[in-house]
Amino acid sequence: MLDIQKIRADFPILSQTVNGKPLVYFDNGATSQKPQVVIDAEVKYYQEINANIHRGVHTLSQLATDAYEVSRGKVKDHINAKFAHEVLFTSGTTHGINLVSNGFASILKPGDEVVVSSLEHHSNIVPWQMLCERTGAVLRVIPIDQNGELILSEFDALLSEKTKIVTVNHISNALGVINPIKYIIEKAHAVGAAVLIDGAQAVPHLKPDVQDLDCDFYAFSGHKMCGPTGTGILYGKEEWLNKLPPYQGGGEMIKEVTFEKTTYADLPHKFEAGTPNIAGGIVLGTAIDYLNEVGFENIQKYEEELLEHATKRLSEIEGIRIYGNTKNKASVVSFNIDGIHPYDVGSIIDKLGIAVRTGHHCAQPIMNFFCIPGTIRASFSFYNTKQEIDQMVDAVKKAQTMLS
Ligand code: 7TS
Repeated sequence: MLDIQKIRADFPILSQTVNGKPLVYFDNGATSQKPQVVIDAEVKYYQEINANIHRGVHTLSQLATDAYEVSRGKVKDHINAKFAHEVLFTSGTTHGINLVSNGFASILKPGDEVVVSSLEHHSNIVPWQMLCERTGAVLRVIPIDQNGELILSEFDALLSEKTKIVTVNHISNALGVINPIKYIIEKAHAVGAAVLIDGAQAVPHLKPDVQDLDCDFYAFSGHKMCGPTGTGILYGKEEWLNKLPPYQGGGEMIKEVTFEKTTYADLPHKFEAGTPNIAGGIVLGTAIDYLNEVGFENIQKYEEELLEHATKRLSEIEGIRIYGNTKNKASVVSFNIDGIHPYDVGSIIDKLGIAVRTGHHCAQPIMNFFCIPGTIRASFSFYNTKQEIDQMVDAVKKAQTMLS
């Protein structure tokens, strides 16, 4: 059992008032809040060990390098990667996906196929469209049904020896639907395709096991899992990372440079050109430690309760429609109220201190599928409470009365 009040005390921002009301923060899908240990670790880095890494013999540089590599090791253990060099630091999910899609430009031929799903965030659509334009490959899309679930028979039918990579999210940020990625990975591998999993919305809710999943790539952001913005991880299987060309050229990613020829450094440095977000990378490790202390089993159990409570309470509202009605769902509720624009509801409840996201959530194809401009999205974290959900439901009812 989680002691929610104790957990809430770890997050200084949660005790703020917004528009004169206590903050109810339900925009965790956009970014999570940060516990004091994470904030302290960022300050401590700059106060005590700030130096550039992987260069220089001096003590601070060594301390910073060690802390950065310790953090890489924490991530490796957290996601159960086989080797630490399969864990690349990135600036976020978007960076990780672009690193892979750019690498595939040297692999794809005209007529090859890339499979994405209808549930993707734009950052897992646009890079693949750009890749297809560059290479003459064809983008194929797994459709969804009215519940927001991928239609797996259609996915099966899309696969062929032309499929070179399949890329889907683990959990949809817009609807909260958890995708059957193990099935997808197995089927894609059966036709020889690689698989990238966009784990951005999954990592705040669960602990992925990349070896058990057997995915080829797994990308995520630090800022959605209590870590700093501008941090992220791309996991790639060693054989794939060796096969892909570097994404960026520059310092730290080379073995030897002459004007005739440059040779590249070994993994992971081949993909880590330039001075990275050193503090961020180190503090991401602190965030992961914090989450593991809370415990993902506890988080999942509690967030399930929050989801159930929110779904039940919101369903009391007349004219409400919830999108994404599946058994396997994370604590994200996307909804609309008949005849009312989501933005209007979001603006009114903001005045009551409640932060939700409204709009297309960077997933326009989902909104097009449901023929709506967007939704109101309440995305819950383990530091939220049922009482806050009740406050939101009251606020939404108030907005409905005002806008009808
Ligand atoms: N993929 C998914 C599933 C996401 O949820 C996000 C961010 C991204 C990719 C991109 O991550 P970034 O850190 O590189 O920007 N999702 C959201 C959201 O739902 N609201 O704001 C950001």
